[in-house]
Amino acid sequence: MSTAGDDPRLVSFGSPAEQPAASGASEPTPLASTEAEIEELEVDAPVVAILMGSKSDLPAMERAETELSDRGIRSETRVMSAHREPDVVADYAKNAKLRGIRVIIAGAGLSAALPGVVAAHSELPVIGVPLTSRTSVAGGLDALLSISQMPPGVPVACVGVDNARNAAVLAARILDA
Ligand code: AIR
Repeated sequence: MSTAGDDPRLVSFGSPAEQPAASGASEPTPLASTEAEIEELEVDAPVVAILMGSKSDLPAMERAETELSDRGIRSETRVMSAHREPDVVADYAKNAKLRGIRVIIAGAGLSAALPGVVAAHSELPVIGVPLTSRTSVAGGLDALLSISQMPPGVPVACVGVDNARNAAVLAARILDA
């Protein structure tokens, strides 16, 4: 996927920058180097994922990023559309828990399937952010209903329209951070 654009925060999922460095012949013993890698992961790994359906959602969603960063909670931000890139979303959601993510915030506008699709593929808590966008109807009611009206057994928490900051506050409470 190539959604990173000019924004350095929007590194594509699984990009080479995220892969651990290969160890060379002059590196420490495999065990020591593995331990160092695990230690590094524990220190730097994001615990909250901030997902959004389009780059056009970034101005609203970066408020979640700011709130988490102000609280010292590590996050990663990704653009992926449940409708335009369904396989990318499924892969990301299926791997998130293994990668150390503990809460997923997902924002989208219009027919906002992203939070629900993520919740269908992951047992992590998912907080949906209904967003207004250029062609929203009823001030974002379309996205609000798409996110909140999940079928029984597949929960998505839903904050107010365009209220990404509250999603971050709720994530902090879930993490007790
Ligand atoms: N969207 C993207 N894929 C599925 C959905 N529902 C949403 C985005 C954005 C809106 O469609 O989350 O809020 C418009 O996207 P764009 O890319 O046309 O600006």
